[in-house]
Amino acid sequence: MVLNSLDKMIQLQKNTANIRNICVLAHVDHGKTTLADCLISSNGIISSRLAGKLRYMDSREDEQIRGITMKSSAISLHYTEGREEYLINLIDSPGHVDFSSEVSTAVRICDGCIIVVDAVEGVCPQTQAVLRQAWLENIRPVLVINKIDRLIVELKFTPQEAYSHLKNILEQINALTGTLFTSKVLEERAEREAESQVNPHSEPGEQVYDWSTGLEDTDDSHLYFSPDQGNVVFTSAIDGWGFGIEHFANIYSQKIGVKKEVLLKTLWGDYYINMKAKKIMKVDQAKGKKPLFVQLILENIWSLYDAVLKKDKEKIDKIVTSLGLKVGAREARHSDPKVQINAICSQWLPISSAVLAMVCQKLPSPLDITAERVEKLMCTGSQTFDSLPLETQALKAAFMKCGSEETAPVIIFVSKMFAVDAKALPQNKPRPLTQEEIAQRRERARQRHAEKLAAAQGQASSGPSQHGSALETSPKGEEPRGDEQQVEDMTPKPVPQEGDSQESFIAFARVFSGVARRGKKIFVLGPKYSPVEFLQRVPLGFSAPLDDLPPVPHMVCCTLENLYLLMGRELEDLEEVPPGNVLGIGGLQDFVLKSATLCSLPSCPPFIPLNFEATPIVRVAVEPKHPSEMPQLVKGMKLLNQADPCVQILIQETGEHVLVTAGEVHLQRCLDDLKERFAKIQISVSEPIIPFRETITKPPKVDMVNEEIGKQQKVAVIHQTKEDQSKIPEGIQVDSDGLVTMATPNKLATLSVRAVPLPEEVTQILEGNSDLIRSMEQLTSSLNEGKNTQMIHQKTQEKIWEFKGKLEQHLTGRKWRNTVDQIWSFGPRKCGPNMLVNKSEDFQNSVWTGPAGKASKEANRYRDLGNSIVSGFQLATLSGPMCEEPLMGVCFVLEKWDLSKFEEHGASDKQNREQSDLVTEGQGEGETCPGGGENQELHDGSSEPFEKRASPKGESSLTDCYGPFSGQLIATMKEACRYALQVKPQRLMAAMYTCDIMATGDVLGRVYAVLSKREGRVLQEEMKEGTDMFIIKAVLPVAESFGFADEIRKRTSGLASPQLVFSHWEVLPSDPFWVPTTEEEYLHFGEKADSENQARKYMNAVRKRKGLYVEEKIVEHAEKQRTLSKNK
Ligand SMILES: Nc1nc2c(ncn2[C@@H]2O[C@H](COP(=O)(O)OP(=O)(O)OP(=O)(O)O)[C@@H](O)[C@H]2O)c(=O)[nH]1
Ligand SMILES: [Mg+2]
Repeated sequence: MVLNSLDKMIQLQKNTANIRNICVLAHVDHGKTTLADCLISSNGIISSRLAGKLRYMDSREDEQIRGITMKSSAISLHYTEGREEYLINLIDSPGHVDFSSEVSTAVRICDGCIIVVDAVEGVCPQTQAVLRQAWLENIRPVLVINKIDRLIVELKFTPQEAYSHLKNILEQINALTGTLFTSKVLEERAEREAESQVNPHSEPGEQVYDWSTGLEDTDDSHLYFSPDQGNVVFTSAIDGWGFGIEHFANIYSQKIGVKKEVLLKTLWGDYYINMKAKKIMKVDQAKGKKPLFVQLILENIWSLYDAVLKKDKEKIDKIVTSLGLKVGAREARHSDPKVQINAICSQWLPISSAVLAMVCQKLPSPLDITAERVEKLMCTGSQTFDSLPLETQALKAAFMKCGSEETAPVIIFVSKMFAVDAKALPQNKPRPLTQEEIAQRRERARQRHAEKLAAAQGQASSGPSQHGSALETSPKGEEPRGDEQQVEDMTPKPVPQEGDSQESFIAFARVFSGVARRGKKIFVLGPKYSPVEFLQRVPLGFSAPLDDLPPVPHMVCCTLENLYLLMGRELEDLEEVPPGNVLGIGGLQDFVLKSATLCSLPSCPPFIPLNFEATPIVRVAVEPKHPSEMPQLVKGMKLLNQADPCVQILIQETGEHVLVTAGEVHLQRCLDDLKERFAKIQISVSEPIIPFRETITKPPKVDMVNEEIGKQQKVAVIHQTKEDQSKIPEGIQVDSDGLVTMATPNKLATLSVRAVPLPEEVTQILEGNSDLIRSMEQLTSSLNEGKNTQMIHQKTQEKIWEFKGKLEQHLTGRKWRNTVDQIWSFGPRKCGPNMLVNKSEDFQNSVWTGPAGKASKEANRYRDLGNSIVSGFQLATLSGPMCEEPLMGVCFVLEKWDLSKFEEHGASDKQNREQSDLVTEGQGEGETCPGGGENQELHDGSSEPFEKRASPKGESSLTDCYGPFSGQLIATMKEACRYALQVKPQRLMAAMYTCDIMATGDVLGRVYAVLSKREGRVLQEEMKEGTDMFIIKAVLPVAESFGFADEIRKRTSGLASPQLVFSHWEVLPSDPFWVPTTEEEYLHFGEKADSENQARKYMNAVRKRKGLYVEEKIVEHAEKQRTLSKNK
């Protein structure tokens, strides 16, 4: 096929019904890029010989070297079927877990996807993940089972075995779809039920419980993959062939005279054909008969492979002639059988037409976007479609219509920003010259030549005239140049940047409605933009030019500077892009950070944020090799942040610049980019910073040698180790139950705090609902400020009750009675997995009731002071006493809060004002921190016990040397919480990866060895049916994971490669402060107990990194030194 001209593409872009926006999704290495190569070669962009070898979409050097895709990139293809012409915007995505955020950016702007599954490996963890992502985005999938050749060549299956194997894979993937579907139906049913419950108008008689799950009456048959549905294609991308059963149904309906419709239904499945009777029957009616799929399809392919691999020339010729194909002489003579197979099969069963035909028939066009998807895209967070303003709701029609008329609002979604070298932009590239320009240049060259000659002659005769002629030759006063320079001069626009290569950012986007035109003014809506707010601020019918709009938060106006057609490694300039197309937009880098919604109407809501599956977890600190290059590094990091959808860039309070990435491979890519593209300086990178959490547990029942504690009371205690008790300074009371009572330095208030471990389920609930907690917090603070703009919506309210209900369900028993009602705050950052419970009698306030009602003066004062207590709690949970890492799963109970002395003293008004100022400051600090519960070190220098600093006899005045009273409360609360933790058994929590490894039986032992060396724990081991592959599921501490993938690959000679995904936090069982206390323990561990204490090792490593005091014996074997001395 010929290379399509740009004009053709522009014409195709206008026919929305024939556009298909699709992405290729799969587990790593299942052949997405190879498949994309085959499709691209059908358009003549690359040669068919190179298809599968070039991996055209992997344009980065490291992608080629590592052989994995690291970013999603798009290309537009042309496909003709019959009289219809289609435009296919194909997006290749990465399969490696580290880059799963790139998959999210791709699925958002597509309508359908091709799920590729390796015929040998079958359904893998990332297959599940991508299927789920496609499902969540409401895009329709089709299936490609790739690498069928491996079944023939590697596994040496017979056609019958291959058929059963393929059936198995289909079953697996359909089972997955089934689960996704069921959970969705159940969810919808639950929603309906909730709605009918809140509907007050329903009569009592109507409230009969409907026991049906809704599953029975929902048709799901179209969801499943089945070759007879036409949504499955079998391929071998490397050999360039692929087929759907329709292809064979066409052939055989003519050959054997059975109707095509019948064949379509029976070619896949347990049917066989009675050739004589020309009848198709069920297999079980006659034993030993082969299914049609085996007999008519697979056997033919198998025999072709067989002939070529055995180099049976005669047979090959026979097959080739019977198929009516022509094989070039060069291929036919080629010694590599793969080349021959490719030459024959790619003609016989061309993969591109099989796949593209399926895509065009089975996947929806942009016009078919469903109402459900539109509503989902428009409703951020806990909003519902009905709660949006009417103007906004009206936009749904525009989405559905996808119209290109002038009046249609322009809606564009930018799913990521990617960097390209500015030189690669079409406007900076030399374009082919037109005829006139060529003529012009010829003329000039001729002139120059003549002048040169004249000059040479002149030079020969007289020296000074040379100067004059040079001036004449360059009419603009330029120096005369050589030919090459002249060529550069002729290129339309020089590269505008000063550096030799500068990055330019292009938005990866899709037009959902209206026509995007170059030069059009458009609003850029940030994720937090609210159309409601706009409609309130700007009067209806506002008709001034867009630039004169009053400022509205999270919205800016900009111009669409450049529009591009994305062609893999190339970009083509466009003047306009009709709706339903994928495009690149230049000139947005100052307006869009990573993703954004662009719309010509301000009533448009921002699209829901992309849902990222992987959490960034690997963090390193970076610094320039030469300190003077710091500004470049900072600039480079900013660019990197914009260019990558999932990397996080932090500047910690310690001044460190930190990169947080999804995994080791991602980290490496980010560092390479930083060094070579964005900062262009040498950088030093720290060891990975491993995050930990601190928590407390219930006192253990057995000691370290598994003896029940309490039984050995009579045994002599060798170490008297209530050391941590002795750490607590005087003046702080600790009762046997762990209740810490502490007074503020001026002794006017006393706080009693206790720390209690939360049940694991509760911690999980808190973690899972952090978004909801954050919105509760925002609501409360906006109410506090007197704003009543955000009406609490019914749905949100329901979610809050549900969340509360769940907490109540897990916090049962005497100990937790009424606790849920008394929750005062969550922390750190007001949304973390720890809680503050207020059991003091004087003052009642909880997260559920919002701010204390109509405030009397007294309540107001309590509230302000209460805020100090909460701030203290936030600080305490942000960094724990063990190694200043955030806390997790701890409940602080404020048992008593004695302010009687303070009351007696009588607070002056001035003081009050001072306090409230400070409190709001404290609050602000908590809110500005980025969410997500990630730790950020905070050294405020106040971890020194306050008591030490305070001179005990200074009660005279409130404006005393201890500073404002609220500040004292914050510090005292923080210290009290820390001591309350220290009197309980403290534990570290380590971040854990889940890890899926696929390995053959012979290397299994080595995989286990590596896993156990790194403290991994195998959860499951399964054998993949029909193969000698094992699938191992294990968990591994993040702390031990660096170099893990490499080590496994090396030890197994590349046969096994693991995929690591962050899964959860796990409590390390060992006590970092443990020392032997009983005789048994002493016997077992020795006096120093210096055998491995993993928790202590981690704790000390973190403390060292943070520059905290580490309790270490520097002189380990002091005795030896003494024995060496001779003068004893
Ligand atoms: N035997 C065989 N190998 C194939 C086939 N298709 C692809 N491969 C090989 O599988 C490997 C991975 O192919 P890619 O196309 O890079 O896989 P991918 O899915 O793009 O991988 P990521 O982008 O890293 O997720 C390459 O070595 C290909 O040569 C096939 O049909 N048969
Ligand atoms: Mg790839």
